[in-house]
Amino acid sequence: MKLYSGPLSLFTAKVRIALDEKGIEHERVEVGWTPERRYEPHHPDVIALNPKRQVPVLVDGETVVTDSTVILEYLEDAYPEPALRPKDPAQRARCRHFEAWGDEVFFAPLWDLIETSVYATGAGAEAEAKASAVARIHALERELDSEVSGGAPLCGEFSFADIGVFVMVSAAATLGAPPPGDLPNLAGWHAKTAARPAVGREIAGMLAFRASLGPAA
Ligand SMILES: N[C@@H](CCC(=O)N[C@@H](CS)C(=O)NCC(=O)O)C(=O)O
Repeated sequence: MKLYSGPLSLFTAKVRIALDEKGIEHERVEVGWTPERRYEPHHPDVIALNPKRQVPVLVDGETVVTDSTVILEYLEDAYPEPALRPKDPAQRARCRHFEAWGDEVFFAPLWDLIETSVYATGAGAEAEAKASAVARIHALERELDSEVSGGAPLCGEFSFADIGVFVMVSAAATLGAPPPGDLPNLAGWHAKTAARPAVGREIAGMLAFRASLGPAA
């Protein structure tokens, strides 16, 4: 199995953690990324394999799977143990809901934070845009706090919903927007998720890559 991976790609991070949780051996191909040129030039294999030219891309024998959400579902179907998706239909629906919530709802203001910090240009309205992004992130974290009562996993057992949402919440924290201090459920959930060895290895890998870029990154 081969994973085309972006070093700071949050969507790839979800897949890296899932592969590690499942103990699936694979070759990782890091595509190039710099703050200046982002993913340009795109890796030739990624161009060939994904019409969207995006990572992650998973190649498992003859099977090519693109998009982190589809890859996570594929891994559950093809490599079901240990499971990262609940069996109960209602919990499974909730798991899929929150995994999508991370990608589509939380990621929207997070992307604005990334644009105004990682890719900052110093333009006039940037500070206001950044403050707005942080406020929207905090509002979503308040919603999330009520979904992880007592720090419990999002859908009964630890699942790819926890992985996906954790990756996004952690990225915001790394970029200077940690969750508000008065959200004990979220703090407990975050600490428990971060304590998983596979999650810890992913955090360490991302931090090491950021450090390799120098103090400006
Ligand atoms: N919905 C996709 C989003 C993937 C995505 O946005 N990948 C980014 C890196 S995080 C990418 O490869 N961007 C390359 C580009 O836009 O040129 C997923 O979940 O995999």
